[in-house]
Amino acid sequence: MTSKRAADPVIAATGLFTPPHSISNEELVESYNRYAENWNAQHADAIAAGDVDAKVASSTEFIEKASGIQSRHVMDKWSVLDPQIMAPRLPERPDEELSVLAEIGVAAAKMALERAGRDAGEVDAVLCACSNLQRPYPAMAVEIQDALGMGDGFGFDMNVACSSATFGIQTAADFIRAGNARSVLVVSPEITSGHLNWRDRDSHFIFGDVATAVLVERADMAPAAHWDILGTRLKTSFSNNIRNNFGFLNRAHSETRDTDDKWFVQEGRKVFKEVVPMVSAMIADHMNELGLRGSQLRRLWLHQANANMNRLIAHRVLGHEATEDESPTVLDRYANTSSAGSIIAFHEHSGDLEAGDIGLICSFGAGYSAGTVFVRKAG
Ligand code: CO8
Repeated sequence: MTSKRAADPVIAATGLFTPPHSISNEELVESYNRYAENWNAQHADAIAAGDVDAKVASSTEFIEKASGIQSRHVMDKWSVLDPQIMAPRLPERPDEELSVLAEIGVAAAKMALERAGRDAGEVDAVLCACSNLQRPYPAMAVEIQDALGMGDGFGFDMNVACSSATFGIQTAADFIRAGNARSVLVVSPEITSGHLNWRDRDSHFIFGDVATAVLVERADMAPAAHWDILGTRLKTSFSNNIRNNFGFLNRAHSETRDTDDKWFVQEGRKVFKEVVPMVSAMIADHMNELGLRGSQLRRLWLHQANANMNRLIAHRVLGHEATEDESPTVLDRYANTSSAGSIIAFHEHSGDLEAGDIGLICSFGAGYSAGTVFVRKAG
């Protein structure tokens, strides 16, 4: 590793917005099971005739054992839990008002700016990097740029599903290395509750809402308490195992609109089996390239999809069973928040590290996609 230069990109600060409402597994399962009972009663004849399968109850024990999730934050709790609705209700806003996705992104961005002591007017670019963009255009990032009062500069949206934030960090770092920007915000607002089929027993427990922001800056302008970026690496490899077919051409497909496959769907077990080795190998290669060994890593901030997956990946990287201190969990309270997960873990569990400590921010998900960002606390 070479020593840091003034124009090297660093992580200056992070920000987090957490929606006020939280849904426990108990509340979620109670709502799903009421829905399933009603559905079975309504379809009793068809079930008895063998034309359709009865819906089977969900269980809190399964959810916690299979995923590690205990609760999730959402933008609208009561409509999600209402068996007649089972979707968030977020009233449409007039065009003159800040859109809801931009609003939570701005909240996280403001926290990152405040923690860095940075005025929005000094930021050159904003990337809105997330799984579900509220509309095609104008770009959410441009609306966030305007709401923050950034003035000159530019913004654009990017979507690499769960890996959007790490892809955004590398993009921001590259802008800085190339001299195209000095200070870049990577904002990841995730209202996953809008894109989850809450009536699907296999996946109704998986996701939660949140927004994160990462401020990436030139070393010579960042606050003293920053994180050196030692290296970033990105990878994609096509897979249909996590898919979302929602899109503007749905209306051109005649009768197939609004069917269940236009929401998040996955082959969870295949994802688990294929992504664990892919990500473990990627981390090992990247460590090798940087001349790092697992024993030198003080902490892993892994993508927060599944606690068992993280246990396996952390074991392969560190060479032993990771403690909660070495690989902290936030999915127990936040569930899978897509691109924001590893950033929430970094935001909440990095303050105690000391100058010189090295860690890894790592995302993985749909695409498949994966990103690794090795960081070292400056000082
Ligand atoms: N309650 C009780 N039992 C259940 C439930 C339930 N809710 N659901 C399933 N079961 C049962 C099944 O019926 C099955 O029963 P049987 O053995 O009798 O057939 C049994 O439990 C086991 O089912 P699975 O094999 O499906 O369960 P797994 O142990 O594999 O656990 C998981 C399922 C938790 C989904 C697990 O496979 C997993 O987490 N895999 C990794 C997935 C992952 O990491 N995905 C990341 C994708 S996210 C991403 O990239 C972002 C995309 C965009 C996000 C925005 C959209 C909202």
